[in-house]
Amino acid sequence: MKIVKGIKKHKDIPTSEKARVKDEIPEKLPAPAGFIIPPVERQYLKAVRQMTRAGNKFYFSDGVSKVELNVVSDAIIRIRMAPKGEFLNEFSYAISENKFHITRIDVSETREQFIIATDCVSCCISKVNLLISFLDKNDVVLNTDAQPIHFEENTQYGGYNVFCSKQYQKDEHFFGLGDKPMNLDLLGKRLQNWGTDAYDFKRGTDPLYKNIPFYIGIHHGVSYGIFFDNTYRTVFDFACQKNNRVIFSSEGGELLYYFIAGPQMINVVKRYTQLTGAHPLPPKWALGFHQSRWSYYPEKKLRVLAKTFREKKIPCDAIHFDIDYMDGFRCFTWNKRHFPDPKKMISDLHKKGFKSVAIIDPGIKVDENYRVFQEGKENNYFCQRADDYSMEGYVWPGLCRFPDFTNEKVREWWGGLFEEFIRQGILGIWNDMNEPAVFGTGTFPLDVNHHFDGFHGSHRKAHNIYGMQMARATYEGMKKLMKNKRPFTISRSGYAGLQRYSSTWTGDNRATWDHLKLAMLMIQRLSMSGISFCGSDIGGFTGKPDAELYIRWIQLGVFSPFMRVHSAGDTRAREPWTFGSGAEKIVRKFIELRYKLLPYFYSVFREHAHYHLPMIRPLCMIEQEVAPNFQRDDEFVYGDKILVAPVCEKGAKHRDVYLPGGLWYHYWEGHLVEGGKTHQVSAPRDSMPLFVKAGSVIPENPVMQFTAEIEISELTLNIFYSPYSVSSFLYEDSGDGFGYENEIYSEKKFQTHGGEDVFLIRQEIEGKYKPRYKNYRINLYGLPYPISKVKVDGRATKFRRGKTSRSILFKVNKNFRKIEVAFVS
Ligand code: MIG
Repeated sequence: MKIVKGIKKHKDIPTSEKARVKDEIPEKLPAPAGFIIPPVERQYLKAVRQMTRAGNKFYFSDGVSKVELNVVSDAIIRIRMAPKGEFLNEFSYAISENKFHITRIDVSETREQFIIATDCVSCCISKVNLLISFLDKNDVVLNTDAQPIHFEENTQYGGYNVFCSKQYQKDEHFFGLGDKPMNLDLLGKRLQNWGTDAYDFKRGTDPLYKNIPFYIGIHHGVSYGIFFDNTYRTVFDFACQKNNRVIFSSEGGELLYYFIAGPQMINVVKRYTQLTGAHPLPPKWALGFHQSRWSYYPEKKLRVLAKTFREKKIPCDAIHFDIDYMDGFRCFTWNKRHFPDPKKMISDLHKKGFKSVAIIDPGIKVDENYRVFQEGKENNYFCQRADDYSMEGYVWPGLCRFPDFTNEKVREWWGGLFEEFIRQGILGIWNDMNEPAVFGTGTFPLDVNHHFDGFHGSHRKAHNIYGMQMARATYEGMKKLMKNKRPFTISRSGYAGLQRYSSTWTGDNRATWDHLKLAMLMIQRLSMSGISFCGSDIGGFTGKPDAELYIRWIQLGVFSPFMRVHSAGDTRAREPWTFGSGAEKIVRKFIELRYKLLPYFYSVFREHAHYHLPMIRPLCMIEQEVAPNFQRDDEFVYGDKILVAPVCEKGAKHRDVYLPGGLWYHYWEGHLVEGGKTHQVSAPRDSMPLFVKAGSVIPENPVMQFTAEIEISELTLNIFYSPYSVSSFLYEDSGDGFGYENEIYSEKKFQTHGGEDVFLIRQEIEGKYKPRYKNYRINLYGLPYPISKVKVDGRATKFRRGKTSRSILFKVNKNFRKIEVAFVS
């Protein structure tokens, strides 16, 4: 034992003093005679003693613990458990405002169980041990407890560790859980949610930045979802530690989960998105190409960058300002030496079509001469330790304090801090380091207090939602300040529901081929987890990509809802022209493709924002009845029309592409390809395998250098013949603002129907927005027979042969209702 000078060893203390010391620091207090302190052990729910009902809620008690079953909708049932019969206050950051429909609730009872049934799911509660099972209408057991819900007291912090143990079903596979860097199917994995700044993460690194405690299970062709709405550190074990169990658990809070019925996986995701909200429609420019680097400065460099894009005719809509724009990394300030007149610079960039996006970190520099710090300090907006002092930690600016974004007042204050930025013309805010990340210690100490919107808690409870609440404060503040413009926000961390406030990227990846694959997997996984508006740092954040890797990453980027090149400052530059003129030409071609397909991407976004559908759909979601699709995670469908097979192998000249059942068109060459099998597809560096579903109507823009550069005079519709009926969707509005909330939008539904004598295209138009263009320019592909005539709303119309004998093109008024393409009989 090390003895500090001046302090007496215990045995040297006189006896009387010894007694005093003992008084002050009692050894273990003995329990009074006859009193037994129960040991901490796992307690399992026991036989149901009582069932009661209150509206849509049902309560099952074993005498001590209680389970609440809440019928949320026909397809969603919520379960929660109170270890000692006392439920916590109802509060969730995840759940959005949605009201749901309940057709009916049937309650019945047998000798063994209670059955609560809706129109699409039955929940059975066994009387003897309170096991909970969910069955579909065909009595297929979708999901069932392997053990009763259990818990153990947390003697250190209070509350309970809570556990739910489900049976692993034969041939079951698992998807979801946010941003985990690994193959899509999570079978055999044990993963946790504890937001972490995972700089230079690798395949398998866990936890990562995001915390999305939602997974999808599928077996026997039927899919369901479980959303464990718990913000503490959660663990999900998919038949890893025990091969016949799926266990999810948490270090605190309530065992509270939503069971979401399918049977289609896409409907599980849709319902989860209804529950937790969708991304609001972003400004259209945010779907354009973004160029970023840590950091572009001084101003001159940015001007040269912008100029080069326009000179080289490479489309670009946004430039990002990483942390070096700030004055000593103080948030909401500019480095006056590098950026003497931000407003002018931003406005000059804007005139050329570039929108400015600035990064913001949560750490506020401890500096008495810095307004943001002063305000935060005076108003007690910063997080406090459990005892006495403010929480402090080191980040880029040095010693910092951190706003408590779980306090509405703090969020309002934070939102207001963007005022000057907005006045200067900043249109997007990028929220970084919000896991929250702290140098050295990783994150906040666990004793830090959070307001939690009145439901106070320590950092154990608030850690996983801190980032989302920062994004929320940013989004809500910007929305207020920007009046009639849509804010654009990015956030690195987040909890379930983040999508209501922000887009995201996959964090600090590396310029390797495996990371390209991970990016491809992670955008699919995020999309299945409710966060569709996502992308990766194209080219890799660290490391050194070569031309080939950069090109392949750009290709994936075109089909990432958020498309941004970003890199660390000490690495090789990653501008589209960095890799020589050959590469530049290919990169231009693909960024141009992004802009051509923009009307399609925008429509897919609307399908997400308004109809809650995921934008990127893995093959297992397209065709869940085809078992090999659970492992086919290296291709996906964007929306429901364009199949994308990114090339992620170095040196590849072709790759295998499985096409789901039905007919497909080769995007580049226009020929018909049969689905339901795997094809070897040529994929030289300047191309990538893309296929369009037969029957699709794909809107296409002319190439523009930025989204609003040109007011188009006609819109191209590429239409692909199919012998069956297919519907397509086109959404248009002014590209910004909230007019769409008042029906100032236009939704067009196209229905194609191919027969032996005629190919029909019908259009239905809804909404009050009137695009300025007058006509569609229609390209019809894949016509099986020669054409005798084309009639538009009953009147014959001129047409021309297209590039191939099987295609024709013609113009029609944009308000047509019916086109008949008659074949020569
Ligand atoms: O500690 O702002 O993931 O995109 O360039 C690094 C500098 C902080 C991490 C982000 C990265 C960004 C960088 N940031």
